[in-house]
Amino acid sequence: DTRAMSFSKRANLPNTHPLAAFLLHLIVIKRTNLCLSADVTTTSALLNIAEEVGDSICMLKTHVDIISDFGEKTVRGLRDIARRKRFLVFEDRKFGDIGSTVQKQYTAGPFSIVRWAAITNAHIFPGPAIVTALKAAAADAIAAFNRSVETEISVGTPRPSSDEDDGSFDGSSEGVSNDGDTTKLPLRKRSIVAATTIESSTESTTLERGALDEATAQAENDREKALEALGSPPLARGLLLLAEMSSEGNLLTGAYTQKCIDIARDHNDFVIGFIAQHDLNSKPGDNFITCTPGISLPPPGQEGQKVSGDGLGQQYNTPHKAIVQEGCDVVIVGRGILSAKDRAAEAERYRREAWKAYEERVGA
Ligand code: 6AU
Repeated sequence: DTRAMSFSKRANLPNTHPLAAFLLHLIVIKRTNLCLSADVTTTSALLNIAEEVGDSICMLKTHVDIISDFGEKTVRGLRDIARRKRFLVFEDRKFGDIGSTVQKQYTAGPFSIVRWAAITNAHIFPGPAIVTALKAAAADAIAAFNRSVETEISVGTPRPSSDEDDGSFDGSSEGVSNDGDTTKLPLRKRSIVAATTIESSTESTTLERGALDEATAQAENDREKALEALGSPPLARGLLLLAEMSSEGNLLTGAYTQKCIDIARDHNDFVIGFIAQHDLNSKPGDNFITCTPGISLPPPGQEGQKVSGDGLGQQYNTPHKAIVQEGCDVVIVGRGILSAKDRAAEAERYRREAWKAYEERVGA
């Protein structure tokens, strides 16, 4: 039963996706199961909020199609803050089309999501091919980078020494202006991109599991050391399936939700979890991460008050209800934090509440 299990234990279960394992370790070390929903409309607003609350979150969720000046600066800026403050980037794209179309939406166009977002999400109403198509596109993109590393090794291009000059796979902006085909990048640029990425990915994959566990266990005493031991995120991409929604009258219920679970089980080498309102792990071997939006806290000093909705269909629950009663793992908070006067302090308040609820659930 994953509900009663610590995140560290879940990170080490057999068959845990490397990105999910990384996220679970990160959550434990930073003591945060909070995801910020950075629903802002300019690059500077996005980078400002990431900087302000980065220490309090494990994930930052974007809606890049609402950013009016999205481009190289957005991707590079976000990558740099994510590396420094240690969180994963999740593009809330909600794919929902035939396989061929979603592949292009994932890898090409102005956003080239696959290059900079470790995690994205999809609806399953088009059928399971949406998952296999996105999985294949992610694998292709990663393979293209691996190939360019081999090219670099044989050509002997020196690696850049300054971080300023690099353009890693997860953060590169090159894809923003081309059609997402990495083979079209100039050789040197391509090699640099790949080398940086591969270097950062091997850091964590070559790490001995025992050392990492020890580091995680000691996180309370020495968080910096533990984060260092964790290393960079693996060169992997993960998908969250929308199994349930928070909005009033939504249709993601019953047989639809069950179908979503079936598809996730069939593709647990790519699907790392769900967007859902309660924990959907029910079979032995299920270890999906439940990420839950529609989360809000009453303002400080008005603890008894209930925050119910936004007048546009959104429905809210508290972190405690979502995590303790419903068994959710990561809470996604947007306006609750974004509209606060002191956003860093408010993010901390949500982090504390969500973490306390997790500890209560697992009996820590
Ligand atoms: O905290 P809020 O209400 O300001 O923002 C909630 C965020 C928004 C929604 O697009 C998203 O969460 N969301 C999702 C996601 C994450 O897929 C699903 C859902 O059912 N409800 C929901 O609000 O960015």
